[in-house]
This record gives sequence, C-alpha cells and structure tokens, in this order.
Amino acid sequence: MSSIKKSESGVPNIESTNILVTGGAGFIGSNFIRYVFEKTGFTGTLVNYDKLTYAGNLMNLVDIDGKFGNKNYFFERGDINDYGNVKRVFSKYDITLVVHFAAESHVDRSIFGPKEFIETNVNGTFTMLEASRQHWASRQDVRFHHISTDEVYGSLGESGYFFETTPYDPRSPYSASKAASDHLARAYFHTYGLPITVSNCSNNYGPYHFPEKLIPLVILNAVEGKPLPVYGDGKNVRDWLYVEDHCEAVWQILMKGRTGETYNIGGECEKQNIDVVNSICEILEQLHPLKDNKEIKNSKLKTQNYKELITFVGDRPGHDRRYAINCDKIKNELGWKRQHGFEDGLRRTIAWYLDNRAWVSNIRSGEYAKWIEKNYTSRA
Ligand code: NAD
Ligand code: TDX
Repeated sequence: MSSIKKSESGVPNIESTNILVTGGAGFIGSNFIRYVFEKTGFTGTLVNYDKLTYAGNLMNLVDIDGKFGNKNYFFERGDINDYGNVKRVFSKYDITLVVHFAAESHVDRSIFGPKEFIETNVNGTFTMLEASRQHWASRQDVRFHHISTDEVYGSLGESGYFFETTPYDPRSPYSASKAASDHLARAYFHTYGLPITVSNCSNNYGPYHFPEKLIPLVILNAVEGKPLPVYGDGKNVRDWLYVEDHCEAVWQILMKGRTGETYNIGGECEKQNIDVVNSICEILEQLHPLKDNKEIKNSKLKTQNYKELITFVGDRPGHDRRYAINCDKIKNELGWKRQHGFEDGLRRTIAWYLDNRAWVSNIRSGEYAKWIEKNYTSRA
C-alpha cells in the first residue's frame, strides 16, 4: 500500500500530490492551473500535458511558468492518444491524480470536421483511462476526474433543467463525442473500479477564451468594427459561468467529491445569445467608447453604436435551443456556489481582452486565421 496520506474522499491529500492536467494550455485548463497555484495553497507537482493544437497556447501560462516552473509546475508536450508517452509521464512524475480537460471543444468545427473530435475526445479519453488503469492497477488512493459539458443532455424547450440523472441526448458531433467519453469514464469505474468522478458544466467565459467562441469573438469584432455574427434568430439560450467559478467547482470535487459520482456545474444564469451580444456592446461603450476607438474612427466605417454591428447570419445546423443546468447536487453536497454574477464576470472579461491585445494577435496569426478564412465566411 502506498504511503501517501489520504484525505476524506480517499484521494491523496491533493494540496501536495502529483497532478496531471491534460489540455492545460487551453482556455479552462490554463485557468484551472492558475487557480490551483494561486488560490489553493497547492505545494505538490502539477504536470501540464498538452498537444498544443490551434487551441493550446503556452503564453496562457507564462506567469505560472515564471513563478513555479521546474519546481512545482512542469510542461510535457504530447497527444492524449499516445499511450506510450502518457505512461512515460505517469511514471516520471508518479502521477496520482488526473484532471482530464483535453478535447476538441468547438461545436462549429465539429460540424465542419467531426473526425478529429472522435479521435481526441473518444479515443483520447479511452487512452487516458486505460493508461490510468494500467499504471494504478487497483490502487484506490488515486483519482481520475473527467471534465465534460451540459451539451451531452441535448436541447431543452422553454422550461425544465438538466439534472445528473437526465438521459443523454447529444445532437452535435462534439456533444456526441463528449457523451461517449463520459460513458467510458463511468464504465471504467463500474467495470474496473477505477476511482473516477465526472463533471458536466455549462458555457464558460473569461480570460484566455479562444476567439472562435461567442463572447470573445463578439468582443474583438466589436473593438475592430467588424460584424457581430448572431446565428439564427439569436434566441438560443445558454447558461453562462465565469471560468474561475468552474475551476473552483472542479477543485471542490477533487477534494470532497465521491468516486463514481457525476456533478453538474452551472451558472444559474440563462441568457439568450442576442442579450449577451447587446450586453457586450453596452459594457464596451463604457470601457472603450466608440468615439475614442481609433481602430474604428480611422476606418471608413460609419458607426454610431457598437450595436449597429450586430448581423444575423445563417443558423448553426442542429443548433440546440436551450441549455439550463440544475446544480443543486454540488451546492448541497460540496458547498460550492458561484462567486461571479454575469455582469461582473462579463465586465472583467471585456477589460481583460482590452488589456491583452498582444495575446489576441499572437493567437490570430496562426492556424486559426486560416481556418476562419476557409470555413467561416461560407455561412455568413
Ligand atoms: P480549448 O479548446 O480551449 O482547449 C483544449 C486544450 O486541449 C488545448 O490546449 C489543446 O491543445 C488540448 N488538446 C486538444 N487535443 C489534444 C490531444 N489530442 N492531446 C493533448 N492535448 C490536446 O477547450 P476548453 O474550452 O478549455 O475546454 C476544456 C474542456 O472543458 C473540454 O473537455 C470541454 O469539452 C470542456 N467544457 C468546456 C466548456 C466551455 O464552455 N468552454 C464548458 C463545459 C465543458
Ligand atoms: O459567432 C457566433 N454566433 C452565435 O450566435 C458563435 C461562435 C456562436 N453563436 C451562438 C451559438 C450558441 O448558441 O452562441 C452560442 C454560444 O456558442 P459557442 O460560444 O460556440 O458555445 P457553444 O456552442 O454553446 O459551446 C460551448 O459551451 C459548451 C463550448 O464551446 C463547449 O466546449 C462547451 O461544452
């Protein structure tokens, strides 16, 4: 038996354990790593395992690398499908806890090209689970936490909520691939006794969000005087959660969550897309008034108001109408609750993008720009 001291939940004392974070260079993964080092008193080893696809960016973590690199924080470039490399990393750092974020995450991309989603989200999760099972044998003082989405539950009508018990009904290649990975994680618990937990979270927003997703795309397009594309009638509803609140929820699950359990995480903050876009325009008008915006003032564009840039475009195929999460379980069982309301979170997010234009241009100069050119213009 290992000499690692166990916490209440059966996992090693996670403040000082060896954690492998997959997809740690992406949006939520990098926010999670920053949260762990800055908000939890963590003193163990954290390894960021990431392939660095178009969505992964090590610039997201330069501050953390500067403070903790080669002491508590380590980066290993690799594919979650590379079984040998995953096993090597497990052994090298004696990993006892996996937090599995790595995935292809953009619904629109999954519509244009689903193959990558099956390879990474389904096969990659299988490889991570299998490597964990082989490496840990039947140890119980270990944990595999699988990060998933509310999209696996399908689309709601005007009323109702997703509960942990809601039957799965995924409708995009992205959500179908995430649903498959959730089933695999639970199957490894039931079949092999691998100590897993799963969380299904609603739409996140905040710093380091890749500018293909609605909120960062609209902020940046507005600042640059470009059209703000709203799909369909703009009345699709998403439940928004500030990314740091998601990170805290995941940490609570690692600390106190029961193995084999699923926890829904949500913002209890339903918004129609058009209202989100209008709110961004209103906050931008306060933080970066149009009359002082040199990018727009010096162009030929004649716009009096950011809202004039809103452009309704063709709908996303199979566009889910409404998501709404019931997160009573994590609130009642683990005592988690969100800290940021939408207005506060959105204001922080917009301020971050205004202050970090260098990050944006770095992101946009690569493969993303090529993809946008090839695929995005075809739907407008
Ligand atoms: P993201 O696209 O910003 O980041 C994904 C990261 O995974 C990137 O760093 C990328 O390089 C890495 N990656 C991709 N394929 C890989 C592979 N084969 N091997 C190793 N690394 C690989 O995604 P995100 O928005 O941060 O989402 C993270 C996780 O959270 C995903 O599992 C997603 O399904 C889930 N999730 C996201 C949201 C959201 O609103 N963004 C909501 C709920 C759940
Ligand atoms: O340009 C746009 N215009 C628009 O109207 C974009 C990019 C999106 N939309 C709509 C589609 C959705 O109804 O806005 C809503 C949000 O779209 P995205 O930001 O692409 O997010 P969504 O499809 O809801 O999925 C996100 O939340 C759940 C993440 O990308 C997933 O990884 C997560 O699982």
